[in-house]
Amino acid sequence: MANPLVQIARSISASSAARSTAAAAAAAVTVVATPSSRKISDFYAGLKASDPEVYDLLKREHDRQIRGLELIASENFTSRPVMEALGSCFTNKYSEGLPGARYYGGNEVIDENERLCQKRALAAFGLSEDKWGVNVQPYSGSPANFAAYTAVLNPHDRIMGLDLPHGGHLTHGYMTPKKRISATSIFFESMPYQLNPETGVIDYDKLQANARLFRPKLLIAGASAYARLFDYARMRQIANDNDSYLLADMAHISGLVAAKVIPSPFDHCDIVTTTTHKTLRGPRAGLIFFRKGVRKTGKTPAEDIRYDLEDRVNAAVFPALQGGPHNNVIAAISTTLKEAMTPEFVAYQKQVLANCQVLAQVLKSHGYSLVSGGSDNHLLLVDLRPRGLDGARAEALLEAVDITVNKNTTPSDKSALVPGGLRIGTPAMTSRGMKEADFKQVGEFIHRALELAIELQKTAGPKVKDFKEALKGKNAVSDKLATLRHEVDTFARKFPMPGFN
Ligand SMILES: *Cc1c(COP(=O)(O)O)cnc(C)c1O
Ligand SMILES: *[C@@H]1O[C@H](CO)[C@@H](O)[C@H](O)[C@H]1NC(C)=O
Ligand SMILES: CC(=O)N[C@H]1CO[C@H](CO)[C@@H](O)[C@@H]1O
Repeated sequence: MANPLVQIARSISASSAARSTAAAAAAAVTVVATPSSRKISDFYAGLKASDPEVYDLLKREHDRQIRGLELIASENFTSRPVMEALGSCFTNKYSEGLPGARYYGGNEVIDENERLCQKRALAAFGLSEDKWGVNVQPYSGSPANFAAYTAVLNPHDRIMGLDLPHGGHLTHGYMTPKKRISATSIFFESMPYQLNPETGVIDYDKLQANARLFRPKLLIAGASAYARLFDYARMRQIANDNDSYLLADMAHISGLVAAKVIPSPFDHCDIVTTTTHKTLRGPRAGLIFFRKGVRKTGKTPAEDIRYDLEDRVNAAVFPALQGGPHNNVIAAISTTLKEAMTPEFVAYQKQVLANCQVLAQVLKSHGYSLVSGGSDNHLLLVDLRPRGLDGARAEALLEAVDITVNKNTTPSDKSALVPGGLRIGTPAMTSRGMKEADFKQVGEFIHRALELAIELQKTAGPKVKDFKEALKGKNAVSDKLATLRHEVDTFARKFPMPGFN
């Protein structure tokens, strides 16, 4: 996620400006059925009959997802079995507590459901039960992180995470000079680490020097907008300097980790958190993995220091922070994890990486500059300022041609409201079956859209608001915009939508 200020600005402008472009697009584009014999109404006949208003929203959202190029790095399209588990009667059950120790009766099946999920979570990441445990109840990634912090920190203990404007996540302790934004920075003392502005890569030397002074109790390795791999071994070393816990937040990359196409954080970390809906392609939820067994060997086995994370993590999730687990979601996570252990999933993740390389290549060939010069994972950060453009205008114009991305801060950004970067990811469209040649085309579409943004910027007023106004009405590039949007829609619709085949 981008800077919260960007988010706030986005939620205001997105809901007004985007609503009108979306409405215009919906009006202009004839709704074509998914490339399948079944229509959307066949999937939701009951809903359509009983609540046409919600059904109508669902249909419009479905069409938006099908006609557009979804390039938000944190999004994906989940499978029909995952959606079936989500929409199941597991949602009816209360089951506070853990399998075998619940505060409600009637949980014999629910217990098996949760145990299956735990077992698959360990298996999917190649973890042995004597070294790792997992809590599968967190409602999403942010609650998972706060529970993990609550487990190991006292109020005002110190943490270090990647600074949000440098690619970190809000929950890693974001604060501005004026305000503590994330609850993580309200309840704990946060000192961020940053990228080296020259290389666009994490400045581990500076992190180490600062960690020696700040002595954090928890060090976080994880990001939402970082195109490079983490050096977990180095992070471990830095954590060891001061006996800090090392937590990896692999929310964005857990699918790539499960498929073993990028290095795993588990070898070096005490705690690993993740979402399940990004590259992992499951329902919206979170997981917390925690180490078990010996933390530090003593002179004799009796002097070994053992991990005590299991009870602390479990108690932090419930009763400290959450109530009843979402058992339908837990079932859907199980189904996701089963899919994640197939050869097809590995092939998919390899394709995600390959597609990202192609996109990087195409954009570079058109002269765009990438933060850190490229990518090792599923996303790119484009720095638009050398082209005289910013992320806010670029995002708006891309949205008008049905290409969805995030504006994003880059390390050298001064303003978070009008950041200079764009975050572009390949997981979702790869789930729709796109290969290298398709992403070459996607890169060309993006380039054409950005050229139009540069052109429109010349005649629109000085503010982003003016640009968005100009985008809505008749303007210097209207015809080219309409043509491009039509091409994008026609292209995107060719690719089947998971779950609706
Ligand atoms: C997405 C993300 C989260 C938060 O997940 P939500 O499900 O949106 O709460 C946490 N950490 C990182 C690194 C993320 O990218
Ligand atoms: C923390 O690191 C500093 C610098 O390396 C060292 O002097 C200090 O003893 C360390 N403290 C702990 C508790 O490890
Ligand atoms: C090409 C590809 O990877 N297709 C997959 C897309 O995602 C669904 C699940 O969401 C899989 O079932 C497909 O195999």
